[in-house]
Amino acid sequence: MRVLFLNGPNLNLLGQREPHIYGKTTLAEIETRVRELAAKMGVEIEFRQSNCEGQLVDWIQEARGIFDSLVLNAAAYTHTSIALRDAIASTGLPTIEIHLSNVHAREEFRHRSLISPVCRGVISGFGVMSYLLGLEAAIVNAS
Ligand code: CA2
Repeated sequence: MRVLFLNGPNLNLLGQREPHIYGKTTLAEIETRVRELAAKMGVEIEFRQSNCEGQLVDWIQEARGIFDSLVLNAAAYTHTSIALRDAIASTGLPTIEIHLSNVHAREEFRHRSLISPVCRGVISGFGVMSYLLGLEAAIVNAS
């Protein structure tokens, strides 16, 4: 079984800026934690980040037939991107939306997600644990 983790804009800055919101853990450290859990569960993962909406769309399109499930922290594109929503819907892969922070406890513009309606479920507010829970959800919901 193969799970693709995709990370959206600015998540490459994790651990370097705004630690009061996003914590001190870097994206590379999150990847290590996800890889450790995936190895225990016998799952292969791929972990990517891009600041570009089009790159994320390409990766989602290409995932079909290669991966069984998608775990997506679309970052700010969560709240703006019809392109990502359409890509998730068209790929047909079970997709888990995740967020480090509890988006509903933050600014109002973060309360709306354009991608939630085409995802299997949403995990938000558990920091690094959101990624680990995302992996478990992906395994349970794999195609
Ligand atoms: O809580 C999350 O995981 C978010 O997806 C993070 C996004 C935000 O736009 C979403 O509303 C919720 C922001 C990611 C930016 O990450 C940074 C990390 C360090 C410094 C600055 C930004």
